[in-house]
Amino acid sequence: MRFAWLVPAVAVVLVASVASASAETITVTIDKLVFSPAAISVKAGDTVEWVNKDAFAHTATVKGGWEVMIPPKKTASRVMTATDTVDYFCRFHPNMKGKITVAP
Ligand SMILES: [Cu+2]
Repeated sequence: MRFAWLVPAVAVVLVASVASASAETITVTIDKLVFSPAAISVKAGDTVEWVNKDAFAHTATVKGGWEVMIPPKKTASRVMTATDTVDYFCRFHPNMKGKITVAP
């Protein structure tokens, strides 16, 4: 086969691209009781980092699921898994809502 040499070359490129698609950190800013951006899309293994600019604590709470406490003027984070497509809210301010979509 004339292009048989291409097969290992393509394999190397594929492995390299998977490796370079490494975990990222997606930042959600909390300012004046608003998650911004409210909706984010991540990949499994990515970290979502909440930056709380308010002077009081917030949470990122998933009903029946996990909760991240974000103290005032602090940052908190969570590594997302494949099952983390969720709607979340702040336990202290239920009007604060966010959405995380985990892309395959
Ligand atoms: Cu809050």
